[in-house]
Amino acid sequence: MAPKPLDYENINENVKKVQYAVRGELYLRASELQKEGKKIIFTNVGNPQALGQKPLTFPRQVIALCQAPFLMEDPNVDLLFPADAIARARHYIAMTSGGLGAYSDSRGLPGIRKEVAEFIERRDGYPSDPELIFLTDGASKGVMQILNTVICNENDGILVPVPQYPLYSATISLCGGSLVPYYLEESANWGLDIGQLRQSVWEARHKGLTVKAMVIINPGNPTGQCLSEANIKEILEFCYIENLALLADEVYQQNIYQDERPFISAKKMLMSMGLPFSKEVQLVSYHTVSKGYWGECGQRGGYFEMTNISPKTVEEIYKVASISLSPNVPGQIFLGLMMNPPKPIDISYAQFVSESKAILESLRRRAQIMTDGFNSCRNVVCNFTEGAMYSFPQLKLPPKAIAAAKEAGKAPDVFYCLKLLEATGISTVPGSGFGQKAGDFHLRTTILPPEEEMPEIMASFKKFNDEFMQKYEGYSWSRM
Ligand code: DCS
Repeated sequence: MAPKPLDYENINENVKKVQYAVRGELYLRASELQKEGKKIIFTNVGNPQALGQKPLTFPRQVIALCQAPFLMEDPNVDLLFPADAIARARHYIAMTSGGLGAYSDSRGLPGIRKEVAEFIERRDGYPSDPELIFLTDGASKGVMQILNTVICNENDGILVPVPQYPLYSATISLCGGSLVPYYLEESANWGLDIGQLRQSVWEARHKGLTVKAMVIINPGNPTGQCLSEANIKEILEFCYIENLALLADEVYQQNIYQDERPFISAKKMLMSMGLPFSKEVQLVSYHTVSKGYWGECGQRGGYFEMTNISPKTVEEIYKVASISLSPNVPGQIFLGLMMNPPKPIDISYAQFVSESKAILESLRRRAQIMTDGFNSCRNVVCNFTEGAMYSFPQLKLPPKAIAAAKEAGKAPDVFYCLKLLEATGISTVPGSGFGQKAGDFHLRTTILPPEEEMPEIMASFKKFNDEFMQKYEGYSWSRM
């Protein structure tokens, strides 16, 4: 029989090359163990509501009414829903052409793009044009659209921080481009060093690559650092000098757990730098409803804003977006609500603020509990999670542990994480899934388990870790 087109040997090599550790070997093993009845703590994905975070009330009320508009005809609707939620549902339904069951424009509903632009203007103090904002099914889709537009062939390089969120490495592989790593400095709290960046570009060009774009993730995933104002400015100057488009992944902009470096958007910094930068540097900025205190990952709402991108390119991006017809409309409404939350004069304001504050304050405490917990463990060092949703401790694995991993046919950090999973049910992602310096080992966990369970989880981690380290240091040979 002749081989068939969808037989493994015949499918796209770029598809085979893709790696995505967040749902990789560890996740699969955890799912198996769960089926066998073991209690698993899924800290591998930044998926707050899967770990018990309650959705904010107001957006769910609005979306319920948008999905079931007949409820608004019910004489008792005022008893069930606050007046501002009803008004807001009418506001969004009026924006659609036939409710939530109708496709929207492929860039998203114009009314919501306007709400996004107004949010950006309030946040940054500079104008934003709704025509340059596209709504997407989560930020991931927007990243894919832009990388697909930038990358022409394998000679096109994209600068990506290492460690990085594997959406970038995976999409660059899928589009057939080349990832150009720039290493974040762990000993400087995962800081970004411009000298390092210059070196990476120089090396890539030396290999014949055209470096076209640079990705920043601020606050960082998996590294949790927040970029300083000075650092963002240096990056934009660098992009200007080197003629790079900047992709600013700012999905964690609400998740900030320190006061020294508040979030500053790349767009704001670029505009504040004035000419020639503000008119020259090409920038695409991303945001989502999946993160922050919303955590509405399953709703798939996001946007990207383009700055200094020519109208002809915007047209092409629009054309390609049109192939998928429409981003999902309920996701767009979640985004509209996030961009335009209840105001102090609204009935739902007090509840909305108290719910969101409670989530953020708890995340801040959890970030501290996790960092302290990891730093109390044998051979583990961990930078403080300044922002985002992850802790990324370094594991100083003894040579005997590395040898045992080799014998088991596993990368050392995968070996460690599998043992951790079997012993404690804690499902993490090995550092190799994000990239790390050769010879360094890490794991990533989210800071999302419920706060009241945190001490027990950290105690169970510590017990496992300290026994593991002792065993392979050779001090104690007790079986684990
Ligand atoms: N960008 C970054 C830096 C992310 O961490 C994520 C999701 C996304 C974009 C995509 O988000 P949406 O498509 O949902 O808007 N983070 C994944 C992670 O590391 N764990 O869970 C999801």
